[in-house]
Amino acid sequence: VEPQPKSDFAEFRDVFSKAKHIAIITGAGVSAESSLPTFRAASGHWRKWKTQDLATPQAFSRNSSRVWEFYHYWRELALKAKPSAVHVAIAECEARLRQQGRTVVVITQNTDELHRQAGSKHILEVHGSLFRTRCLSCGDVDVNHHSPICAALQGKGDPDPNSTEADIPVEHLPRCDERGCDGLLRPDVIWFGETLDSHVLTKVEKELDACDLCLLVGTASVVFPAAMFAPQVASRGVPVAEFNIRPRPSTSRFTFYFQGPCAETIPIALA
Ligand code: BJW
Repeated sequence: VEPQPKSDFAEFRDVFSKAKHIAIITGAGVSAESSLPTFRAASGHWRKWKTQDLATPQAFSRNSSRVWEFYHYWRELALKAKPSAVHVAIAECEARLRQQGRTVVVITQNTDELHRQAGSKHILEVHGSLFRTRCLSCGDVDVNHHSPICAALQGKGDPDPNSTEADIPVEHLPRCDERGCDGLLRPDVIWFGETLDSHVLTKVEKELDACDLCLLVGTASVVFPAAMFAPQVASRGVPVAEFNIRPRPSTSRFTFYFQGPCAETIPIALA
């Protein structure tokens, strides 16, 4: 009989108090606490499409206007969002442990920059950021928090399935402002079928190898390779603690499982 994950905060806090290098892997459930929709819930649909229909290079080359409308919608939501109690507890934990010579790294699949806003310093954004653009012509990557990102997207991106498509001509979509370039910009996020940034992945591997405690918070763990990060740590015999509103098949492989909204469980665990 497989041992069941434990749900005892006192036991977790005993392990936590001894850990020197803590890796915290986060997903959309953390940002759900900031009222951002998750990807795989019904609320994660935009018009009649799922993320898998829009977050691909093929979708962007077929219909850049539609994909930009989708990302414009996300950027505007994320710009208005405030870090939740979970983001704050994680950032405070990092600052507190740093005083004691201990480290915390946030390995996030989220692209909304809310960990950064909450004050986390050591962050690896494995799926990129909604607030960076990449030029398809010259490859230039830029930070961009403009609202709207271009005039033509003003007021567009309504998620209602009955709303009309903006059909913005490509020359009015976000363009590169590097001298003489004017190439089409795309969001600097990782789409399905694209490889993760190898520099970021190398850093993730180092952190996963070095950590002596891993927290897995608010992710469905269905998107690869991120879905393998926590199981990889567990297979080294290092404790993994999962925080999610519902258990998933791999939950049974972990040392701890705390069921419920992570805004309730994480502040207790990291207090
Ligand atoms: C709460 C809560 C609360 C709610 N409190 N909890 C190997 C096997 C099978 C497939 C593949 C494979 N290797 C590659 C693939 C293909 C693909 C893939 O994994 N597909 C799967 C769907 C099967 N992977 C890729 O394409 C990746 N690239 C790659 O592997 O390259 C190599 C390669 C190329 C070609 C062929 C083969 C290999 C790239 C994946 C990039 C994903 N990008 C996205 C979009 C980013 C841009 C954007 O932000 O728009 O990233 S997809 C989307 O999913 C987004 C998220 O970061 C990611 C993960 O979602 P997450 O965070 O788990 O969210 P949800 O909504 O799914 O779950 C929320 C969870 O929170 C739930 O569990 C809730 O219960 C919980 N929750 N409220 C606590 N309050």
